[in-house]
Amino acid sequence: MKIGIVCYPTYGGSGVLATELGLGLAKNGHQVHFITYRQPARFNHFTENVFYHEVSGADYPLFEYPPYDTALTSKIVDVATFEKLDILHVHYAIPHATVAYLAKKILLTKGKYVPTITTLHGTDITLVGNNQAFAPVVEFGINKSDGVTAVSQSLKDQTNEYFNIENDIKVIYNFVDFNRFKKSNKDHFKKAIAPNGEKILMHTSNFRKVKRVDDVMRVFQKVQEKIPSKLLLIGDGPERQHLEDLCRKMGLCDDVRFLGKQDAIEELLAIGDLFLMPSESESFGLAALEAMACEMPVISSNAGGLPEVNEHGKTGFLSPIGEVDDMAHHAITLLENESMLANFRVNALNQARRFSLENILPQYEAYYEHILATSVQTQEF
Ligand code: GMT
Repeated sequence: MKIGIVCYPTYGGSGVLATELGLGLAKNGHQVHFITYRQPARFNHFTENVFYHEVSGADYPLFEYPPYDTALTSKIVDVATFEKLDILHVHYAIPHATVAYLAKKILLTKGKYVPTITTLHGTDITLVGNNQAFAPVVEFGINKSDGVTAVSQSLKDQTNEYFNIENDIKVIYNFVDFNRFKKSNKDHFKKAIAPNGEKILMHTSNFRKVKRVDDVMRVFQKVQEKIPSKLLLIGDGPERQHLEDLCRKMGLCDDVRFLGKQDAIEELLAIGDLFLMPSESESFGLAALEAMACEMPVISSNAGGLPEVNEHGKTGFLSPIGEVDDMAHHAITLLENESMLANFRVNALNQARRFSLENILPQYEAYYEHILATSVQTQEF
């Protein structure tokens, strides 16, 4: 198949997933065309069957708000026509679902039919999508997609709750590539971070308010009062400065390292003992899954789709959002008990295997086939 993929090319979960999906599809023999405003973060090496088309030219002095949607639509039309795409798969509904619809309509005027699939990732429905500023357009875009997938049952339910959705949403869970995310021996690195055998707690995110990284810091403070430990914070975003200030105020800076954005994130995950994800809202929690693949149990909130990934009392623990004491209690319980920690590590790995690339990728391929076979009949030409 010739597949066009539209996504945000950043370190965010939706862009990561879309890129890994494209690379996986290419490995399976499909031809993949990424259409984005920058080269996707995880597409950083030459790969046969994968092509990158940059969206540009949306700027002009008249535009206070450059019309990215228009430039993206034009690029999709161009790529779909020239490369003869069979299907277009867009990740994150805003603005991609409506852009895909417009591109589809333009292509129809040229006698070409390209079905579109929208994958809902989270905030395109929850924090942002259901805001009145976007909601009518999000709903329209979803309803006009030939196929719609959501990355968890929770996200599907929320979408149906917030919007009047006419088509059936298929749940296809996020996945992790075990060729890359697996526990490996990085003892030298571990020694550099925790020279006296301290436990290593980790958090990776885009440091936005929704991730509640303050809670990470507070949980860590409580853990550290009982157990010698270090905290690694990976990623970057709007809350970073505030967190550095908080770290100083709490007197934790000797034991907290801000590592910024990292490409080889799996090498860091390989040395962790516990992963923290206290998010306010989380449709799935891809970062937690990647940690679990590296045999790290997860202390998380019970927001959104997290209970579908992190099994309470087995792969980690779930607490109500903002319950820092409860999270710290769970973290200490695990870190104090080596055999329990070892069990949870195995459970986390086994749970992550359910979400392996090998299990999930065929579900996308089958869905593409299904949409290709059925959408022509429902299309209004
Ligand atoms: O966090 C966002 O605002 C959007 C998105 C992203 O691009 O990072 O994250 C969402 O998509 C991920 C991949 O499907 C999910 O693992 C995250 O749980 C989800 N984030 C939220 O729901 C807050």
